[in-house]
Amino acid sequence: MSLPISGIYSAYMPFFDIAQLPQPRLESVLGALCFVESSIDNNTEIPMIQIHAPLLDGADTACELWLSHAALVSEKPLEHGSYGDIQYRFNDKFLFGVISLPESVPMQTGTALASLQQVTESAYRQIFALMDDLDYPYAYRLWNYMADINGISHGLERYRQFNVGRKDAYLACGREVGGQLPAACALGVADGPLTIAFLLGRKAPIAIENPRQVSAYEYPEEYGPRTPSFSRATLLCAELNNLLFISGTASIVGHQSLHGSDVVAQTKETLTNLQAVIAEANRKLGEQKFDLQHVFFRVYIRNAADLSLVRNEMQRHIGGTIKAAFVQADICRSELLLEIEATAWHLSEHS
Ligand code: 3EB
Repeated sequence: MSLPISGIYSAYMPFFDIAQLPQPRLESVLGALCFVESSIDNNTEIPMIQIHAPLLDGADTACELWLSHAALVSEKPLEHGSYGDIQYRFNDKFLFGVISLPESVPMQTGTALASLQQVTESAYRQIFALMDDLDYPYAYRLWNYMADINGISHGLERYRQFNVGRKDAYLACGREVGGQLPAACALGVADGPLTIAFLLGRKAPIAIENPRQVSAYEYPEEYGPRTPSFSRATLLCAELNNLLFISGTASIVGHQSLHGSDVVAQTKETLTNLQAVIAEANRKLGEQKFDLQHVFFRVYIRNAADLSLVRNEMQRHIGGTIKAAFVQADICRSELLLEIEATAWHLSEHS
């Protein structure tokens, strides 16, 4: 299954299907996010992150690929490179990059520890320097994964340390922090380095907020000393079609988490939020282009045992055949039991 759009599109498949792709298609893959139980050798040139998170629907692996349509149909191959700790692949319109930074730095005399905050600031400074140097001024989407997201060290929850490092990098690099931010997600996994994948481009996206929620970059201080730097969604308009990158979305209304330990109620609230984001994107476009049916979802569930409750509620609410991957991961507020991120697409009648 794949989502064609002019410029860039995504496809979803098990890890071992990637290397089996026909050569022209393989060579048009900009990058990949792979959910795998344990690390697998990447013997391709595709920049990828491997997230060690259990898949809940019986699959061994689940990968999201981002492909360049131009590289598939034209003569011009993708190029790749590295920049500091970043690996990337690109054409003249899009760049997909990955960076993984462990929270320990090997030194000549042993190993020094860096806080998650420092590591995050370093990763984001590298991403921003790459954006400036290679002239991809816009970030459409970032995916963030870290160990022990709800753990506390240095007197601060680790997700909040991440928010400090991220926003400090934005400020240090002179970037805007109040609106026009990329879509994002931030999830906790059992172990491993801070791992980030990102998609950049040269055409400005439209940042979308959710009218039911306080913008994350305006959350009050009770959620940490620095606000989270992301938009609820980014909308990329191409000539023939549109792509909506929907950030991780949870059972939050205003700025408050709702429905305590009730996973079904949290799922309903999350779906209502997803619908509100989609409606807001349609409102900005002035047309009903996106709906909940033309969406690929990734559903992060804190407690594996909640899978069927969450899936059934999604099925009831959305209907039809739901395109989704279900992954066990920790959510950035300890009371939240699930988070859903999504990519919505719309093809025009002419494409
Ligand atoms: C929320 O709405 C839930 O810190 O990048 C969702 C998406 C969440 C992205 C991030 C956090 C992030 O606040 C958490």
